[in-house]
Amino acid sequence: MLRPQDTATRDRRSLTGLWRFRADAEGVGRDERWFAAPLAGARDMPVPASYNDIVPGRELHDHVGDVWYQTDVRVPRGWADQRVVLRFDAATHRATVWVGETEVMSHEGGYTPFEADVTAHVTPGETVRVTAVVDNRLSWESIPPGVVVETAHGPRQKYMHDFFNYAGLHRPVWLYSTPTTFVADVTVVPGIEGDPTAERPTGTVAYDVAVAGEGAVRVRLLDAEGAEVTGAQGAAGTLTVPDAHLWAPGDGYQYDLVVEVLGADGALVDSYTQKVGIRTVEVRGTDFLINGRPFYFRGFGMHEDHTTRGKGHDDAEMVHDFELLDWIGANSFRTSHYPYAEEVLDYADAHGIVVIDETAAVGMNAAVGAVIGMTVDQVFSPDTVSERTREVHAQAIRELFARDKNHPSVVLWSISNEPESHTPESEEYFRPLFELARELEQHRPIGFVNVMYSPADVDRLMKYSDVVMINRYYGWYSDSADLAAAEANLEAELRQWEGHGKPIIMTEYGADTVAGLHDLSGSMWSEEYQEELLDVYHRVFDRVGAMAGEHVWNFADFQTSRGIVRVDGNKKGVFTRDRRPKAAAHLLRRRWTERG
Ligand code: GCB
Repeated sequence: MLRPQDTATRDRRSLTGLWRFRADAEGVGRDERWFAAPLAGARDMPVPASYNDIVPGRELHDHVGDVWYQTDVRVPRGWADQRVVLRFDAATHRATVWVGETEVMSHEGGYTPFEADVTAHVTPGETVRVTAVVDNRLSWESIPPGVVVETAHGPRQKYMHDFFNYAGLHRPVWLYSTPTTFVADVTVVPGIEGDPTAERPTGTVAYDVAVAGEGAVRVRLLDAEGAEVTGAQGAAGTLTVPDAHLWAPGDGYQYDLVVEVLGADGALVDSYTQKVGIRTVEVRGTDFLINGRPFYFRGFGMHEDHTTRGKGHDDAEMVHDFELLDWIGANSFRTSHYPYAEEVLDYADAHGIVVIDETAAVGMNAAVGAVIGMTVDQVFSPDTVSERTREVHAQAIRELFARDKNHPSVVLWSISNEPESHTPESEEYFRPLFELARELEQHRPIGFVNVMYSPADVDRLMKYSDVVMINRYYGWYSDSADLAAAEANLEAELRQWEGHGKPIIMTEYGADTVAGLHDLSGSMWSEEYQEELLDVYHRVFDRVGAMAGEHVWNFADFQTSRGIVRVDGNKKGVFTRDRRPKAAAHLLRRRWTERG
């Protein structure tokens, strides 16, 4: 799905700001048609933001069920004869939207965009009411899964993943115009002819444009200075780019593919600009190659998580986080554990940061659930994570790939984090999803992230994966406080995974660390222990030839559900939640900036 854009033929109106908001604890708003009038008893709520931490008290923080958002927007006068589209960049976890009293769309899944053509329901120059009901409930048929337990004291949301179930309108909302004949989709697949390690090789850009309506397609490829490099007629083809300036880690060079639809008279009907980074990605043996060169991932699993706004996107926080990644010498991160805002991927593209892009399929694991605070006998069964869940998961994969397919920063997909992967049921569940991912993706590797409970001798899913991605907590959840044992066991396990003959990326390793807690005997939770533990892992990584990357868990401390294993959230951050460095930040900076 194309991102809204201002071009010669398109305009956007942002609906960010304060919306009217009301929690619907009784779940009566749909029957009472709250969309049909200005929301009674509403309070102000910022969009984008999670609603949970905006208001003091438990009521909104722990709300389970529907909340209502409403705003009024004046449709620009100049949009007469245009197609008008209403788009939500995300609504967590599902939403139904009305324009005036007309229901225009519903969407399942909290981290991908959805939109509707609302031309028939608006009048340019006039104001229209937009209402969205957003439901935060997780069930056996949502991604991620969860269970709402009805208690004498109200509903309680349980889940098996380790981050707080922030909800609401987390990303911008747009009203935008396009001509009635318009560019509906653009797909670009970059390539390199000959030796990809050459200084300025010949690049290729295979493109495919979907047009709604009748019109001829013309494409022009411009370099970063705006000079035309090449072009072509026709909705699909391959452009050749002599002396290409490649997109590469640390060099976010991009071309602009200007896509134009022309009328019978040759006049411009629609125009859309797609950024293109020319680079190749390949797994060869135990190497992960970008542009033919081995790439070693240095960085973090992250979270979209900040005080007050929760998972709400914010440009200041985003740029600051990227500046910290740069300061520490990280070259990559994983969008653990859900698709991040598109602004984040655009930024990564533009700055040459490499991304492992993950779906929201996290917490499909009873053993992990037991630690977090939800018990279930069997995760994969007809009554729990089932074929119906798989349909939702498949749709999440389709939507993620469709949204992010053109980002050069995305070099590897993760279709799930730490699912149970040692049982026949889990294999049966996942095999079709790997098949689907391969059908949808032609040029990037695909994988999933393996959990400590499924080592190489029992895991049944890694054979479907191009890269071995594993999260390990030797020295924390196992071999607690015993770093000598941790070192030996970690190395022994990595040697087993080496047997797969694939690149190994340690996608999580780390220790909960209370900022400011120091201890010269290196007790757990101290800054010293976090440093020592990271050193142990790094020594081992440097001995294992198949290692292709190290992502520390986590970039920053983050909020989780409440329980006996977390004190105000997960403290494995290398930065605190307000982004102050722990001692480990300096250790990583030394390692990652010297390694170059
Ligand atoms: C994991 C999970 C991550 C948790 C982390 C932890 O394996 O993938 O979501 O937050 O461990 O700190 O326990």
